[in-house]
Amino acid sequence: MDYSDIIEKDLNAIFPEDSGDIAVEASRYSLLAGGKRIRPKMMFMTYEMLGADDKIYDDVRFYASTLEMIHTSSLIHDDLPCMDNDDLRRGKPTCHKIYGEGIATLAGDLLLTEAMVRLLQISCLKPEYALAGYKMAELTGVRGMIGGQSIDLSSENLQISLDKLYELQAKKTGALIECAIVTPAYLMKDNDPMILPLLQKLAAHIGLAFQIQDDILDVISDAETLGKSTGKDERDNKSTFVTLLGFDEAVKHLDMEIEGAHKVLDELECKGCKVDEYRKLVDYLKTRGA
Ligand code: GRG
Repeated sequence: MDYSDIIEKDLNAIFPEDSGDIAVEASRYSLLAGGKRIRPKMMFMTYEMLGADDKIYDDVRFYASTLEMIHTSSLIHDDLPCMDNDDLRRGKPTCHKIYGEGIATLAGDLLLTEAMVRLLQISCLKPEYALAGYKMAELTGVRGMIGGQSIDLSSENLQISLDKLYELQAKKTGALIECAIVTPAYLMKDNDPMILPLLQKLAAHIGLAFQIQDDILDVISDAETLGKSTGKDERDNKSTFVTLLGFDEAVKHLDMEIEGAHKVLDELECKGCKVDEYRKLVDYLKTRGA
């Protein structure tokens, strides 16, 4: 099933249209600016892969939009002049280009804080979900996305090792992808205990494949196709899979991650998971945006 309409409907309901608060308006602008919604979609895909238990459907929706709030907050901050300094995101002017840097900073803070409020809110109502919320918060912070961004910023203009780049990207991009892929397993009771580590392995391969392709697209694609500026990695002297490995070797590493993901899907299939949609997603990672 395609969950696009449901995702947009849920995101649209998070902040009121006429709040009278400029930080809310700016948060809403960025949240509803489009985007592939790949993280919420992956969350629904795991839900279906694990058997689509009706009892957790509404909660999967809740966590899916919460994760997209966290992701959007990171994009707003990432685009600020003090970070990546970008004018274009999701095919539209970045948040600070419309609202100014101060309000855009607040909008990022607000999206992140509201996401944490939602994680606490649902844990109060359903204490059995505390681990899901804890993991999402942890993977957002220094042991996840923010930790990755911290390595990224402190490596500017330095050539880092390939191992460091793997660590950086596993955190910066991989951590939220892990949230997307594992959260439904935390919400479900009675899973085979081997499922969670397999989902984590799958997430690691998908996160890296996603990022390697992101680095490749920065070289071969254009702003109109991607909805964000390209050619920035070279301009900003960034260490990426392409700048460290060269183009052809980066493509080989992408293929290795895709193959690795398919192997994990074989194992999940042996455990009774329905993996066909995930196989399509993994293959799409190779062709997206090209
Ligand atoms: C305020 C939570 C918070 C964090 C601040 C700025 C920062 C710390 C982290 C940056 C994280 C970041 C921008 C990682 C890049 C991940 C990535 C590949 C983003 C692009 O994701 P897509 O292609 O974008 O899914 P769309 O627009 O389709 O959603």
